[in-house]
Parts: sequence; structure tokens; C-alpha cells
Amino acid sequence: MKKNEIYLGTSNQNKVKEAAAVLSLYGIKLIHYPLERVEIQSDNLKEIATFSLKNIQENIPIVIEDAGLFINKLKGFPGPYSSYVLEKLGNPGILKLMEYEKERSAQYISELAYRDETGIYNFQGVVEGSLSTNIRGNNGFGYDPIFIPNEGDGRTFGEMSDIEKNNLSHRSRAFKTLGKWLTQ
Ligand code: ITT
Repeated sequence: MKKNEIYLGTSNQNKVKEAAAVLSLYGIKLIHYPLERVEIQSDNLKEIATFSLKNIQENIPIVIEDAGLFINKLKGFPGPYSSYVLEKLGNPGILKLMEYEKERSAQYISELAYRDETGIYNFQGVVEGSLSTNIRGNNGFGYDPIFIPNEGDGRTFGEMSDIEKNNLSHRSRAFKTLGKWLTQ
């Protein structure tokens, strides 16, 4: 067991809730480290997460996550700009961009940058899916009401319980890999 307690630096409580549920399966406690991140402009989630991590001075085992929604027909947009686009266009704006479009495949990607006294390590999680044609469900956050995972039953993440989303999500996959590694 490398660690049984780590911090997650984020401004997003939903991330903390989802990641804590996954890490608890490995006997690891996740503590929220409140952080307003200044994100660099980059088309690479791993680079963005690692940059944010390096800005934290404290000597504690800590992980930063950068996540994004990549829409294939839009060449990966909004990707690394997901939070900005969500704020400006919202889910209705994304659906408008994709109106009448048949090719609706997309993926969520989660990139983790973790640091402890031994170094910096990166982990990734991906979930493949497609965009719905309307906004469905109130659970989750962000793009969840318009994202339908391929391995589900046709419901959006917004229509699933926390546990159902966590069985399939990019975030849970990334944190499972981290959890396994930390308990090795
Ligand atoms: P921090 O940077 O403080 O961690 P954030 O919410 O800004 O929190 P990101 O930059 O990683 O986090 O997220 C990019 C966007 O992608 C953000 O607008 C989220 O709403 C959206 N997003 C990420 N994961 C998601 C998920 O599991 N479900 C729905 N939307 C998600």
C-alpha cells in the first residue's frame, strides 16, 4: 500500500464525490483540497492537469483531474475547452451545433496527474458514447444530460444514479487505475 489517504485539488464537488466513491473501494480516503485552477491553454488534458499540479506548493499526496468531452464530428471540440464552452453555450448550445447531425459519437476523457514524494504519475480513463438529441435527466453534472454511454442501456449519464454512472464513467476508470496503483 503506497498511500491510504490522498487529496484531490478541484473546485468541483461532484468530482470529489465520484472519485471518493471509487477510491474507497481500495481503502483509500480522498480529501477535498479546494482549488480554483488557473488552466493553461493547451489541447492536451494531461499537460493541463500536470501544469496545475506543479503550481501546488504543499508537500502532500495530491491528484488533479482534467476532464473533457470530445465530439468526433466536431474534431474533438470542446475537449480541453469543455468548462468554458459549458459556461458559454451550455448543453442547449452543443445540441444546436449538432442539430440534424447523424454521426453523434463522442467520448469523455479523464486525465489524472498525481504527485507524492516519489514523483509525478499520470493515469487516464475513457468512456465512449454518443450525444442525445435532447436534454435528459438531472443527475450528475456538466454534459451528463446529453451523453449516452455505449455500454449502458440508452439512458444519458444524467438519467443514471451515481452508482450507475460510476460503473461506466471516464472518471471512475481513471481513479480505479490510480486506486490499483496506490494499493500495489
Ligand atoms: P476543476 O478544474 O476545478 O477540477 P472543472 O469542473 O472546471 O473543475 P474540468 O476542467 O476538468 O473541471 O472539466 C471540464 C468540463 O467538463 C467541465 O465543464 C465539466 O462540467 C465537464 N465534465 C467533466 N467531467 C464530467 C462528467 O463526468 N460529467 C459531465 N460533465 C463533465
